[in-house]
This record gives sequence, C-alpha cells and structure tokens, in this order.
Amino acid sequence: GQIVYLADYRPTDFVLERVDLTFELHPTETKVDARLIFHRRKGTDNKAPLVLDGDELSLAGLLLDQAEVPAEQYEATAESLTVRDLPESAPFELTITTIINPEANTQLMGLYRTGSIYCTQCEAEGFRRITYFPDRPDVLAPYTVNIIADKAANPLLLSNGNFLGGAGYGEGKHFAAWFDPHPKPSYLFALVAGDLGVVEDTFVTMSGREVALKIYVEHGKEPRAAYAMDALKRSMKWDEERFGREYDLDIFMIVAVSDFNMGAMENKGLNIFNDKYVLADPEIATDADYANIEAIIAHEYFHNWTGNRITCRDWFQLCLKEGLTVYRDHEFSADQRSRPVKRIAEVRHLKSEQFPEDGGPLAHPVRPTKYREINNFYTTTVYEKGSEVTRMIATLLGRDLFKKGMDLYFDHHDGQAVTIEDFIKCFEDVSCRDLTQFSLWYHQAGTPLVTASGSYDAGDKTFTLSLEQMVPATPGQTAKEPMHIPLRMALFAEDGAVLMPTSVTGAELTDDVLHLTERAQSVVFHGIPSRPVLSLNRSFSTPINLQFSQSAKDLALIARYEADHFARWQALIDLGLPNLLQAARDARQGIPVTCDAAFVDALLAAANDESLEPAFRAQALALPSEADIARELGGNNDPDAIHAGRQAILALIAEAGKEIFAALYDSMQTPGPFSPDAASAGRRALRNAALTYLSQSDNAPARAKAAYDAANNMTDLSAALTILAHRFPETVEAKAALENFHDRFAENALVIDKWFAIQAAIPGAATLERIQGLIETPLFKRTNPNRMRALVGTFAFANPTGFGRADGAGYRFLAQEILDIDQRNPQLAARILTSMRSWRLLEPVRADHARSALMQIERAGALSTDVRDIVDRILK
Ligand code: B3K
Ligand code: ZN
Repeated sequence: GQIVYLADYRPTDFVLERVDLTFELHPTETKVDARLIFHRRKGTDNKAPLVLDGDELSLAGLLLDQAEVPAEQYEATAESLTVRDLPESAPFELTITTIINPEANTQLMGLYRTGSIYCTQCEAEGFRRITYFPDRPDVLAPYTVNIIADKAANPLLLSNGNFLGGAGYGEGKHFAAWFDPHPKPSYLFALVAGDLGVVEDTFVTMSGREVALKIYVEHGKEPRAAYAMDALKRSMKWDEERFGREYDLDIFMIVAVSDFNMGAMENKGLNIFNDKYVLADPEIATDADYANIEAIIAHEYFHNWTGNRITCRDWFQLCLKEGLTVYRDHEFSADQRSRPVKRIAEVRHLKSEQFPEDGGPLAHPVRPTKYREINNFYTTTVYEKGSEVTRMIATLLGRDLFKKGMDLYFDHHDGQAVTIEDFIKCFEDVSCRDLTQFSLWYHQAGTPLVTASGSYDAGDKTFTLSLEQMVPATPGQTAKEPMHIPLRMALFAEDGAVLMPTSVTGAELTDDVLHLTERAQSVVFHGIPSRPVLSLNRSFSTPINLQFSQSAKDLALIARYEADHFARWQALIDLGLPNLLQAARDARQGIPVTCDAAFVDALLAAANDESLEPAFRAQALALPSEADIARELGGNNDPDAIHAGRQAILALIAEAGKEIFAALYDSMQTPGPFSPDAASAGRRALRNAALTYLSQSDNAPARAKAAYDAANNMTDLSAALTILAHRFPETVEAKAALENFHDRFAENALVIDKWFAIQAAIPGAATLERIQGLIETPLFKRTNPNRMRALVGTFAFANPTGFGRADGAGYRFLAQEILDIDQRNPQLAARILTSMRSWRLLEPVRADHARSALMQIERAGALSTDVRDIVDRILK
C-alpha cells in the first residue's frame, strides 16, 4: 500500500499499439495469452525497461517477437513484469502467458465466477489480475479477444466491441472472436461466458444505424429485463437529443450477474450489472428499484461518451467521468420524471451521504491529489459532489453555453485520456469566463458554510443581504480560499408576488443567480417596494450548508408560493428541523416533546394540497432521518434520544393529521394494473406515508397488517412490512408477516435481500441479537455482496439505535464482520467500514466503544490495503 501522488504523474515510456487476448476458460486454470504490440515513446530514455503491472499473477510464458525471452532479460513477480533491452525505436510484440484461477477469486476483481458464469470486473485495477499489463487509464488500444471454452457449459462467449465470428474448436469446445475498434483503457475490458437467457431489441440511431440491444439474464428471468430494456432505449434517445451523442458499435450488451461489488460497470459495449439493477416486475421490485434501474442503466450507457470515448488520464481525475456522468443521469431522470421531486431526492441523498463524508475524517477533494487505495475513492464526494460541481458550471454558464462547452469537450478530446483542467478549459473557452476561482470546488474539500442575513430599509426601498462564507478545515487542508458560490434566489412580497429589483450592487446577479465570490459580501437590492421574503439557494444551486434564520411566517410563505418546488420543500424542512433538534434535546432530558403549530400546519397543508403532485407531498411528509438530525446537532449525540424525539414529533403530526391521512390513504389508491410510472409511484409513496402516520396514531398493527394482506405489488408490500417490523416488532402480526414474506420469496435472492434489510433496520438494542440469529439461517450467504450489504451494511449504515446501542456491542460486531469479510473481499469490507466515519459525533461513552472497535480492526494482523487505509483515516 504505497501512497500515489498526482504530482508524480508522467506518461508511459512505451506506447501500446494493439492488444490481442486469447482466453482458454477453465474454472480453476484459465490460460491467458496476451499479445501486446508496443513501441518506445519518442523522446524517452532509449534504455528504459518495460515495467508491467500484475496482481497475484505468475508468469507461464514470455515471447518477444515470437522468440523465447532469455531469463536474464526479464524479471517476474506477482506484482510486476520487467523486460529489459527492448528495441530502441521499432515496434515489438510481447506475448505473455498467465494461468489464473477464476474460482478462487473471491475479491471479485479480475476474472471470477458468479454461479456458473465467468465474468470480469477490471475498474480500477482488476485487469492486472488477468495478465501483466500497463494497467492505467491513459494507455489506450484497440482489443481483439478470442475466447475458447467448453460449449455445453458456456454457449455464450462475450467480450467488448463487435462480434467477428465463432466456430467449433474440437473436444466439445468452441470459440468466439470479438474486436473493439475504439481504443480503450484496460479498465473497460470485459469478458462474460456461460449459459444465460437473453432479451433482444434494436435501436435506430440518429444517423440511421441499427444497433442490436441484448440484455442477458438467468434463464427464466427474461420478462424481468423488459423495464431495463425500455430504460436503455430511452437513454439512447435522450443522449442523442440532449447531448448530441450517438452510439458507436453495432451491438450494445448488458449482462446481469448476482455477485458484484457495486452497482454496475460501463465496459465498452458490454456493461456488466449487479442483477439488482436490471431485474424488475411489480411482484419483486419497489418503485425505488424501478427508479434505480432507470438511473443506473442510463448512467452506464452515458459513460459510453463520458468515460469511454473520453476517459481519465489518471485515477485522480475520476470525477471527470463519474461526476459528469452522474450529472447526466440526474438530468435524464429529471426529464423522465418530475424535476423538482428528483431534485429533492438528490439533495436528500447528498446531505445524508456526502455531507457527512465531507465533514468527517474521510473528507477529500472532488479531485484528490493522493491515494493509497484507489478503490476507496469511488465515493459520494467524487460522484455526487462531482455532479453538483458540473451542475454549477451549467448554472454559471446557462444552458446554451454549457451545451457549447460540452460540444467542444466531445469534439476536442474524443479518443483521449484527459484531466479536469482540460474539461474546465472547454467551458472557459466558450464563455470567456475565468473559472480559476470556481475550480476550487474540485480542489478544496469540505462543505462551505454560508451565513446570510437580510435587512430592509423602507425609506430607501432597499434590501441589503449580507453574505459570509467559510470552508471548514479538512484532513490535510487547513487554510481555505473563498469559493465562487452561485446562489439562485428570489424575493417575494407578502402576497407571494415576485419582487424584481431595479438594480443590484455589491455582487453579480445573472437571471436569478447571485455570485458570492468574496469571504464577505454585502449585496443591495434597489427598488424593493415592501419588505421582501428571500428564497435563497433555490433548487439547491450550490452544495452548501446555509445558516439563515427566517421566521416561521416567512418560511411558510415560501412553502406556499415559491415557483421552485424544491425551495418549497426546503422551507418545510427548515420549519421542521428546529423542532426535531429540540425534540432530541428534550427527549434526552426527559422533558415532554412539543412541536410548533406553524410547522405542523404547513406540513399538513402541503400534504393535503391537491394542486401539488403526490410524490412531492410524500417527500414533504418524510421527515429528516435520525442520521440527518445527528449531523445537524453536530456532536455529543445520543442515538436513542434522537430516535425518541423524532418519534414524538411523528406522533404529534400523526395525531394532528389523522383525518387528512385517513382520507389520503383512501384517495391515493392506484386502480388498474400496476404501472411503475412516476405519477403512480408518487401516489403509492403518498399513500404509504399516510399509512406510516396512521399506524403511529393507531399505535396498533392492524392497519399495516391489512395493508400487507391487500398489497398486490412490492412497493406496498414492503412498505407495510417495514411498518410492522419497525413499529411493532414483537407482535404476532409482525412475526407472521416476516414469516410469510420469507416463505413467499425464499427462491428470489433480491427479495430476500429486502427481508434481511428490513430486519437489520429495526430500531433498538435487540436488533443485534436478531441479526446474529439471521446470520445462522441457511439463506445468509457470506460470499454474496448484496446479501452482506443487506444485512451487515443496512445495520451499520441505517440503524443508529441498533448499531449504536449504548454498550458498544454493535460496533464490536461490526469489527468482527469487517475482519472476516476482509479475508475474502477487501473492497466490500472497506466500503461497509465507512459506516463508522461519523463516530466522533457520538456522546463520549459510545464514542469510546466505537474507538475501541476501530482499534481492534487496526491492530489485526493481515489487513488489506483497502481496510487499512479506511481504518487509519477514520481513527486519525
Ligand atoms: N465505474 C464503475 C465503478 C467502478 C468501481 C471500482 N471500484 C461504475 C460506475 O460508476 O458507473
Ligand atoms: Zn459511473
């Protein structure tokens, strides 16, 4: 685990011209012949040896221009292959033979087995587990891939690019050849072999080319791939219309597998997916699953241009492809569904995942400058904050110039491996705006805190807004520079009308975007006839913490009149949050919890407002989570008090809104056959939110049980089960429903994951024992990442009272699990361990327990680099 620094980047000494791979597949002894054609890069040292990367490899043969290489000319270890005395200018061909064991590959990086399928995962550094190679993203070449395998077991032989041909190969074997003409880095290589079913379709591109679309899934599950196929076609169309991007091969394939370390992978022409993000039908998938499938299918498809055609020069530039591609998939979903509701969901996610990362020991810039394990940098900062930064560029430039900048980027850098600086320059070139200060968003970690206060002068008819910004210190970065912060805003009169200033001094205002660029700025709005109500950071135009005290009256006005529905939702949250924080404090002191009527009234008004879409009303009713409240409280936190306080507020709202919720529960039915569209999903979300409140005021499981019995789709079924299990875990109703769910779906791994996850999230200290019991059940599979995330991951990430029980047993349990998982799958272990990142915000007794558990991990002998890196940083 050496530290890698951005500053050390230099191009390779050798240029790779072509790659020709031959795989003879075997479960435990797969033979790989890699024929690589190189030439020495002009202007580099004529004597430099060629050094290739490896990981757990052993060399079985080495030829230079078809001749055996003498032992003294090379050196091979598990981690590298060094070849000396290579031609000074002529191209040469190196043939490297390795024998690898897919069955033994439990890391799920490189070539591995999932069930009886062979599949690969190469990003970031998995290709070096297949053969010795210059395994870095700035080495691009066209690939030919030949696959030889037993025909009966592997009728399907797939790789990147276009199919060249196939034939029998004797002894019950066959082979297939693929050619990918688009030069690509090794991390985009993929191979799949096995026996799978397929769903087929076609897409005609904007220039009239027909592309074959294929989604491969387990036999018998083909109908469950229909929604993914539909999402794929919509994505292809959208990318043509919105970004002018056309697909570039004759075939686009997606393969769904059950064992996968993350969501999906954008390999050129051959995306490999966690089957959780492909398979759906009303019986097994929730509305959230459908939305995730749509977003991830789109995301991986969009990578074809943002990531594959134009890739990263080095892994420090990861946000170049990830931040941009998340931005693109967010925009896609916003166009396909409701834009404000999508924005609300994004901001909820950003605040609950990225803000804690940015405010804790794992904080790092969107474009980091050093890493010990690159797999630990596939973070919500790189992805989601990276997307927000891209969104801000679009906000600063406006839609047209942003489009121009993107076009220039595609034009200028197609086929290249580039940097964030290259990306930013395209937008500077088209807009003539200097983005130097703006670039700090890529380089400075930490969530900026903006403090705002306003004052109205009736005599002058001016409204003065004082703004201050502060970027908190983060690991390795103590002093920060002021950032360029684009704040969308509007001023409203008492009657909800928009007030337009006659002029503005003290800051640039373009349309509704106010540019905060100094540490402190005083902005004067002239010609304001009456005291305005300020709506600041509309649409969450910038990812900041905003400190701005507004009266409940002003917030209620925004919640009622803002044209920007995101801002309405934010106003409701701002009304509610102080109540939730006070409730947590009161619960801790044993004081009865109360709640402002202004908040309850505004919330119920929104819930009952038929002019608003149901999905929005459901978002309003979903209070900030316990983790959100903990973050806002900021330290010395007691998860039990936070839970009790929040429950008390829920009960007060439930009581006040009884009639409204009962009426909503009846009126929000979705008659007719199930449809996963956004409007129907919104009705279900609102109805299930109403059910949650009704069960609270009933304080009895009957209604949820009836809902469980009546449910005809997974959204309603799992919502009812969640209420039963979380609110009434010890009742016969809950127990029967859990058992029923288990028996009904025992054959369906993705649904059983929900069964595990719902139980892992049951609040309270008793859940740990339940989990220990679940681990012993036959359905628990330690080797399956989805199952581990469902049980152990959900417990650690989404159960503050259970995981954080006062005696520290939850943390000790996690430490044991991490050490165990790490033996097989370091990436998974490291990811789940990040659930401990906010341990310093706990009250002293729990914090002590958490620290001891972390130290137990740190002291363990053979830790992977992945876990070592995370535990060291969390403890620092
Ligand atoms: N690029 C992959 C993630 C790879 C993670 C490697 N540890 C999926 C995606 O972001 O689309
Ligand atoms: Zn991605």
